[in-house]
Amino acid sequence: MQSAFWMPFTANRQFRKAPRLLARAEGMHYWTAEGRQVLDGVAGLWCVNAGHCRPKIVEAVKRQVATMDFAPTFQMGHPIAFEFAERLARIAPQGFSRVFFTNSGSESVDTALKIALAYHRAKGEGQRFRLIGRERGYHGVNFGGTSVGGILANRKSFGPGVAGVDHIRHTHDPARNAFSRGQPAHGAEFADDLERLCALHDPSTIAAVIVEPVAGSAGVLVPPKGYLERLREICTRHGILLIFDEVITGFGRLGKAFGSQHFGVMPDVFTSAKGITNGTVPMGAVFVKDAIYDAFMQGPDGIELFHGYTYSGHPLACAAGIATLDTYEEEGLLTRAASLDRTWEDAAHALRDARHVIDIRNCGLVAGIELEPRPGAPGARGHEAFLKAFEAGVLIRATRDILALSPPLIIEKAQIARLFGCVREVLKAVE
Ligand code: PXG
Repeated sequence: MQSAFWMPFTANRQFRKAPRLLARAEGMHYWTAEGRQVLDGVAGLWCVNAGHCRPKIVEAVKRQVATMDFAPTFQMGHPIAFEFAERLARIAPQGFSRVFFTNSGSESVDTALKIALAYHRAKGEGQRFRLIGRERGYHGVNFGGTSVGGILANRKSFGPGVAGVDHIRHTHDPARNAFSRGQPAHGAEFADDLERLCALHDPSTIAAVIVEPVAGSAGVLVPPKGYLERLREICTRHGILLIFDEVITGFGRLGKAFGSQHFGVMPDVFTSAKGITNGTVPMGAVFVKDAIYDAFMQGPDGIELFHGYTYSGHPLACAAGIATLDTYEEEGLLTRAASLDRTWEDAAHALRDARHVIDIRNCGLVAGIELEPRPGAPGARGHEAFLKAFEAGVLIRATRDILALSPPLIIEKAQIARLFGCVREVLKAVE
């Protein structure tokens, strides 16, 4: 196999010995290079929420690339970027009518953190420089996101990161919460860990706290009942901005457009990416509360935020995004997860007695199935289950020994049964 491509988050040498190549996709399925059909249990990488190669989106991208391939958005504009931002603001929670475009989740995270810092400075509170993340958080791979992230392997090789970062504890508590359906009952008090950091650093030095409403990459950690509410209350009390990283939870994954709407807890800033264009063209967006945008508009009349990307609001991404929102709206996909919730939850928890399973977690159309690690070889069971499922025609994700499922939101009930049925069979065969 050719070897110039240094693959991301991949065991490159293992992959080359046994490549897994996808060549085509449509709806709920991929086809491998050999022509084998594979059920997509993870929406590509949590992004293809409307399913693959949807004609309306494909056509919109084709039309746009032939009309205007690129146009700058620095001191220039093009109508489709304004139109798409308007459309996004319409599905965002009330009061979030400003949208900053990026090209990925990682860029959205770093943009959100920089907006938080610059906001406080614009308000005369430049001493708020600290950024607080959470253990087991994943916020992409740029320096800001790596610093506030809380996954050891993603951090340990990259030095001290951004200065002034600290972390609150994670919310995982299997002793009390294993096999919870939806939000676990115990652990609202884990939010009080933020008070510990306020006591240590003084709250007047803290700019923002960033968390995923549901932690995805670290293995599907659903917030305990009352946890997000308490985090919100502490942030408000201390003038700290609360940032939700909605890169995974956005665009219908939990049964509403955004996770904040599902949980009924509003952040001050939130990130998005992935489902924003159904994965077709790279894009991300940061949504800010109107008061935050307004604070930037009070300063000297000139460039208000020295930040942006060459491809912020790229015409192809905007065209894909508008067609994606049309598709979501026409097919009711932003709320479809809510109507499938019970079927999904029952199918996931039916694996309770399957081999190796020590916990099952679910929220919206997301499920995490945690396996007992093989003694002396953590992660091996998860990886083998992933390989065997792929052989059996189903694409799942494994983070160490946690299997994650997050299919396109167009999934049918029979396909839900197939997905979990395959996992059960695979676990029988994994040592
Ligand atoms: N924030 C969150 C919450 C994410 O889940 C990012 C930021 C970064 O997005 P970009 O577009 O820069 O990759 C993510 C990405 C997995 C998996 O299997 C999850 C992500 C990416 C790849 C794999 O859990 N999430």
